[in-house]
Amino acid sequence: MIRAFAALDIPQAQRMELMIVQQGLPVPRLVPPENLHLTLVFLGEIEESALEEVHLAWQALRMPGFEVSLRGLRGLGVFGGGKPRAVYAGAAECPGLARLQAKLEQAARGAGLTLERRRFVPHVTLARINRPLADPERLERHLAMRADFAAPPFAVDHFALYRSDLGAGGARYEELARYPLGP
Ligand code: 2AM
Repeated sequence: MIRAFAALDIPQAQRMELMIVQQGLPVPRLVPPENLHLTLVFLGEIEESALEEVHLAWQALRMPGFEVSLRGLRGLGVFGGGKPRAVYAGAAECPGLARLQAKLEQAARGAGLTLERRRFVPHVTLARINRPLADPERLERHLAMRADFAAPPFAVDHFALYRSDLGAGGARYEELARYPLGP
């Protein structure tokens, strides 16, 4: 079985902006810079043969590229409300991204996978919070001060399939395939 997902990698300039935001976040564990990504579809733990089917379906897709801005109305936010689970940087409204995500999900279902039905909220997770914070309001205050965060927009000309291995030291991601987006 392979734990896999599709995501956009983050170009170096935007990655650096996100790393600056990560500095000083009052949370115990940050996502390491090389693991920062924008998830499109989480496939879960699947058989290698099922992954091959999804890969073929994604390879056959023809989709145009687009631009993504990591910001949005709230820019930075927390999933989980009063019980924070993760800190993220959101992406601005982007029809190209929404279309790509919907196509990937549709193609994965067409290849026989059962996926979670979650609304797509495009984001890059900056920190995962796996135990209650001593002072969640401190985090809220910290993020409120950076509410105007915006990284320069970047052109998306491909997406990628990743394998995820969960270890004691955190997740390790390996790129398995890369899919170009056309003009
Ligand atoms: P997240 O960044 O919001 O946590 C690899 O695990 C990626 O798949 C993560 O970026 C994670 O999103 C996303 N993902 C979506 N659903 C998931 C799930 N049920 N379990 C683990 N990761 C999930």
